[in-house]
Amino acid sequence: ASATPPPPKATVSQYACQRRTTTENNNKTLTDAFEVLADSYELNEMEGPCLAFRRAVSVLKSLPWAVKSLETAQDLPCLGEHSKAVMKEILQYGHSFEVEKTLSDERYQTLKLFTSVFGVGPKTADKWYRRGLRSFSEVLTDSSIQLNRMQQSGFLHYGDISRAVSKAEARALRSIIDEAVHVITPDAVLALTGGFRRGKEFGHDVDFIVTTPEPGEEETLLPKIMNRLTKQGILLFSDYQTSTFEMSKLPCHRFEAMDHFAKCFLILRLEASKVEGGLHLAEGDSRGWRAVRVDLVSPPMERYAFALLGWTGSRQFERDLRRFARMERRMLLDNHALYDKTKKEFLAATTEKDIFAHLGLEYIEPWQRNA
Ligand code: TTP
Ligand code: MN
Ligand code: MN
Ligand code: MN
Repeated sequence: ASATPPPPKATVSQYACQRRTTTENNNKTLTDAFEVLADSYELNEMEGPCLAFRRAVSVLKSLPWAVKSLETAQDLPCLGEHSKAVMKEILQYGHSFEVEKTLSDERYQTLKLFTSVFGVGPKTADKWYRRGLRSFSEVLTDSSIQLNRMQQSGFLHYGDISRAVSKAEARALRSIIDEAVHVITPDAVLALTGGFRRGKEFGHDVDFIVTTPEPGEEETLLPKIMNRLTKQGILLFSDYQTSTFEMSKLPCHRFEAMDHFAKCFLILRLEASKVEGGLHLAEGDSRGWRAVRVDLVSPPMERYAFALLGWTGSRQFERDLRRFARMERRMLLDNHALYDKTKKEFLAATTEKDIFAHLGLEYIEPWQRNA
């Protein structure tokens, strides 16, 4: 009699959209180390190596087990020579010399510090660095530097907005936005998206999608919400971008990090009294409020599923959804639409499940998208 064959070795897909990744990370030491190198490459505008390390991080995050030896990692996708060398060092000595060197590098430290300010990107950080600036106080006292409005607010609220937002705070903000949109339009739709929709306990901001079934009405929704928040005295900062979305301009062939929907990047004042269990503040901080970053995006209702999928993230999950669509299905996916290049037509969707089905992918729940 023939023996039962061994169960096939579960193969891990190279695409994050074919893996289920919860917030539980069994390889944090390795992923923290790889993230330092990815960040460093990103700050030096070396996209290739940066992406390679981000993909390696994402594969490791998806594993239900901890990598303890190079051999067990042999069959994993997206691990190149470089990441394997770093992995070997960490498994052998507990740390990587290259990562340690990067962490103690003055340029890396300064660019990380500067880009941690709301409104400061890698370009600005690099400009300040090349001017010889190394600290916030040097930036703030340099008379040749003109901070824009966003950066001014970034510095003003630095302590609060660099502090994680808790789930309870996200819930309180949801009530505030929910009340505002329903006063404006009773049939409005509000959805929590971003990291909190993926089940994260903490976030750097809170992301929402707001829309209404009335076509065109979504275009005026955000200014009306902002108006109301201003009257309530809780709008500390807003950067509003009007919609530049036009169905006739689709599909976009190049990758776009940003979509064309109306959106706003806000800083809100959140009162302790609104948060169950109180604010998430530093030990000894007894203020009755804190500043929190909130993002609102307002797509037309018929684009809702695409916007929801795009804004739920994670960034790596989104990148791989698009890469999978392009490479494996000859389709173009973005926050607005899904286009089939073979059939030369747009594929309609009213739910995220419709989009996964069009792509021939098993549905992945939001809490399994922490790639
Ligand atoms: P973020 O809020 O930056 O990230 P996050 O919610 O996953 O994590 P964190 O807890 O740190 O806030 O972005 C959420 C998603 O929104 C992300 O997948 C990228 C997407 N996004 C767009 O698609 N277009 C945009 O213009 C912006 C700003 C974000
Ligand atoms: Mn977010
Ligand atoms: Mn956001
Ligand atoms: Mn475009």
